[in-house]
Amino acid sequence: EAGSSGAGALDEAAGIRARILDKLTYSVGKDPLAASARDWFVATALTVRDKMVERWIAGVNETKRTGRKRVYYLSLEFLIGRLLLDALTNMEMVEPTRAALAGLGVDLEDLRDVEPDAALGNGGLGRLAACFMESMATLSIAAYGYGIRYDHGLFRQRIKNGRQQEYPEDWLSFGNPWEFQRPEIYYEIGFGGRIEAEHRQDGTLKHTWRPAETVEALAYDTPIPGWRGRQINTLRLWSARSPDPLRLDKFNSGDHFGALMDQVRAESISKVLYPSDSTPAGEELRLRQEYFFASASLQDLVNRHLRQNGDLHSLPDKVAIQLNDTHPAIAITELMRILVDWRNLGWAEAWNITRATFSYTNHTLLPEALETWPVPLMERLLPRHMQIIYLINAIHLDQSSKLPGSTGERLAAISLIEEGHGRRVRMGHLAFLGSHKINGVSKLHTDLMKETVFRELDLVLPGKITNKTNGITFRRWLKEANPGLTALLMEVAGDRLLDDPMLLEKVAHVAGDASFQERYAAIRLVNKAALAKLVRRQLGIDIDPGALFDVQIKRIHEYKRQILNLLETIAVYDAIRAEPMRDWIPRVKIFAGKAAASYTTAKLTIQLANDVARIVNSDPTVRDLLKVVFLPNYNVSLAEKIIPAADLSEQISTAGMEASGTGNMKFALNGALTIGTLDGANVEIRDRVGAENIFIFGLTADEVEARRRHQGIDGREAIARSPKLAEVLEAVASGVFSPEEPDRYRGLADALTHHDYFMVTADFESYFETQRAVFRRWRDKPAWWRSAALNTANMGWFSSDRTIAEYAQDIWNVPVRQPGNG
Ligand code: DL6
Repeated sequence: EAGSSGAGALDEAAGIRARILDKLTYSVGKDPLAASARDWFVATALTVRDKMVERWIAGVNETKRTGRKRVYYLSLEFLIGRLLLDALTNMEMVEPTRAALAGLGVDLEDLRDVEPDAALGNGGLGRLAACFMESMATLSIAAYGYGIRYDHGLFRQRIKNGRQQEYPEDWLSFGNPWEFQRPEIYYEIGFGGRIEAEHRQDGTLKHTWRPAETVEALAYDTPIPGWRGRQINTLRLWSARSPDPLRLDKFNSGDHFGALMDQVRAESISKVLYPSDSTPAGEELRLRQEYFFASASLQDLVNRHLRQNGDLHSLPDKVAIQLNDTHPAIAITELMRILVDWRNLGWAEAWNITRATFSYTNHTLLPEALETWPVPLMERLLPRHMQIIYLINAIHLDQSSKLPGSTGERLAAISLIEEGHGRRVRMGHLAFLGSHKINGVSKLHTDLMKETVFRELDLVLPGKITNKTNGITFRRWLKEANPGLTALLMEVAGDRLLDDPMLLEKVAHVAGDASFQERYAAIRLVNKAALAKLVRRQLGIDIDPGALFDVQIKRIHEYKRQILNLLETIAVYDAIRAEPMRDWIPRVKIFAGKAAASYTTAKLTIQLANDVARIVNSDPTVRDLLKVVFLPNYNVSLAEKIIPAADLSEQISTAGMEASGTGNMKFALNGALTIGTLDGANVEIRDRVGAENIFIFGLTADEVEARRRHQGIDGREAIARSPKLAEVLEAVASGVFSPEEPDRYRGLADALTHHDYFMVTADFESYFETQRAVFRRWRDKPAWWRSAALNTANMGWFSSDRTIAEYAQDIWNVPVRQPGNG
């Protein structure tokens, strides 16, 4: 770090120390002697925030002055995690701040732990948005993130008697030192009501929406520094409130609760991340969230554009809007409403501007995750937007019907309205039509998108689909999570490694060196010992850092197949019990992940993992040969501790179902070997690290599809061919792992036997055998560490800086500046 040695460093630390004390006294209002770790954390956060603010303001002014194009990343989720170390790292202040705090008798590591995790996202999509924010700042793109400031992020998970329980998460309960409330920046968001139409002088109709209800969106800004702090961007999150905080007339008439009703109704919009949409009320709330945030963001960016440019014709030259999945897709109709109803542009012109401005990222092909809204709900809640959708659709269908090969079937497939059971608006189709580019998040996913969900749309509107394989920020997922490994890698690849991740390739030259391997392995061992300590503290289970740490951490979902991993665990458990004295490889199976509150099978999977852990860990025959742990409350911070300690990374989804994965990249970068299917970005990871350094098994996406079509999803044949699997399923079904409730898993075993949509039984033998190949490699330590180092060496391409540079060039048309340059 600049100035981190000698007198300069001492001065810097002394300056930071004085500023932290100043913040503690005058902003936190505490005496150093009485200050808690949380007080010191706030004082330190405010100190680094001050440092960011100057450059932040300068950057905003520079963008205004040069009139350069801005990128707006609209996402209902930002899974940012903790920010203290991230901000210090990117501002290159870690060491002087550590020294400053040490001089005050405070350990920086203790402060890291008291910061709550900002969990404003569910999983991959939200974490990707957070990595992208950091990379956009790193590449000096003038970018804004827009989202919702949820009072409560993703639920806190506790495991009680082996079962998941959900509790509200409370990240804001002690305030948030990173953000700035902007009381002067708020917008009115309408819902319901009616449309008035009047004739303009030119004969066209002018529509005016008269909403029945209005909510206000209030802005909160968080500065997001890029690597080396050259550019600081803004994450603007909206909080909902009622224009009338209190109905005083009602209050004074004695109706104290009624007086607050409007406020409660308004605030419910930004109350929780992803409210359950399994009830009509929940479904409506989710749509209200989407429109609330899309409208506030559009009004805000349109205002900014008008202030600077006067009119909206130049919007596509100055603004790129990226839709992170379909959740913000209603913004397309909102822009049309602003252009046509408010700014009086003609329809065709407005549509051209809209399409040239928007682009859309698809993150899943799972039918249940492809958003559609009931037409009656849309008509009631957003009547003008529904009219706009009808008009977009009418023109689209009319134009498409004139194309060669047009059939009624095709028109039904490309229509914005799904006509099946109740009419519904297809948000993916709306996003497709309203964007100039649509991207998938891995090569395989993009290919499948073209063959499945968007097959017909791609035929009538060809050339819009493009691939942008995901990436991860190496600042958080290498430097901050694994400082020991980063230091070693910098010795080999140079200290510009985080400016140019492709420098990692230099590591390949030393991957076979015994001395390098020794240091690489020693770093892993330290990380494993730290994780073992955490496991001991949280679960009271002793695990041996010398064992193979085999890790699957991610959302719990049938397609991700935690069940497959558990079945293999049980098969090995059976084998150890049958031959306890064989030369087994000690292994720790580590699981973590949350299940959606209403997803019964996923919750049962968590229970099975905990039940298996209980039985296996307490079986004296097994000793330390096999341990199973389920770490509760998986979040970004926990991932940062587990990933650098992993030997084996489980990426075992049913091929064709995981759009990309990003956890797979984090593990491989940190040198875990992957056991995985040819799914999502695993395919590209294999291509880069080399087939001999990754363990691929199972059916391919094409084979899964063909098997479902020709053989169906009955698992019996696969089970009949695998006595091992039959035995494992029988044990699960008969209650070996749930003696207190022997039938607990019978339904689960039956489902795998008769309705194995996710191909667990079909892939079991291949997975089991591949795990044995992992064991063989583990026994050959030089080969293992060579493979590990080659994984690290070849992961440079998966930096989110590369991904963002591709978006900038192919989709947004904005220049980038590499962090190390000028
Ligand atoms: O693109 C980020 C991430 C992918 O890596 C995962 O494969 C994919 O499952 C995930 N999708 C979601 C939710 N999908 N929707 N909607 O998180 O996106």
